[in-house]
Amino acid sequence: MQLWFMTGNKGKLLEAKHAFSPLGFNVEQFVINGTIPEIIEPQCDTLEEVADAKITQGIELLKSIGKESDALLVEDSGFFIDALGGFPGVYSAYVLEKIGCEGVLKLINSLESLNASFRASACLWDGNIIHRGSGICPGKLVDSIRGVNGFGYDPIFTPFDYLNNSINGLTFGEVEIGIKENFSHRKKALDEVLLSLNNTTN
Ligand code: ITT
Repeated sequence: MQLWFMTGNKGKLLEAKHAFSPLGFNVEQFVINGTIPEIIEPQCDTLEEVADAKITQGIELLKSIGKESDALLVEDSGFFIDALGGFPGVYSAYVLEKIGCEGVLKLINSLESLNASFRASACLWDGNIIHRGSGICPGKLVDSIRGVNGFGYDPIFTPFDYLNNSINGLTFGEVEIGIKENFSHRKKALDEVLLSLNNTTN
């Protein structure tokens, strides 16, 4: 099945390909005339609202090129620091662009708890209806930038799961994509989307 992913983030695209390709999906970046379409990301309080705004605009764009029966994926995600009331959360892309991981490490210098989480909300248009999924990856900030893998906040975050399994304090930047997938908020959100898709098609 052909699946367009409307994202400007190559890291997200790679992870969606890694998760979906073994299941027979051909995941490609959604472009129109070779360009990633411009969309308006509204300033909302939740990732779900932003993901909904992305899929609504994406479906309209598919319609505008006569491809509304194609499948389209969008996802909104963020990094939530517990001791900062969830900040940067829905502002994660902006904060990363402005101060980077180095700036975030300065911000957390005097915090008592370094607990944080990644969260993702995904929507998949199957040509007919929208399937939704969400995922959380709990973990902790580390005190320095470590590793070159992944993207975004990956080099300053080490995950654990609900059974307290960890990757020995390694950051997402220090592990391969297949290991990140075992903990990833994105993989959980995509799994939920797939479950919903399978429930409607079976
Ligand atoms: P889109 O085109 O899909 O919107 P984006 O990078 O702007 O791509 P978001 O608006 O969803 O994505 O912002 C998410 C921010 O959180 C962004 O700065 C990411 O780098 C970061 N982020 C999300 N998931 C991440 C992950 O798995 N690892 C590291 N950083 C992540």
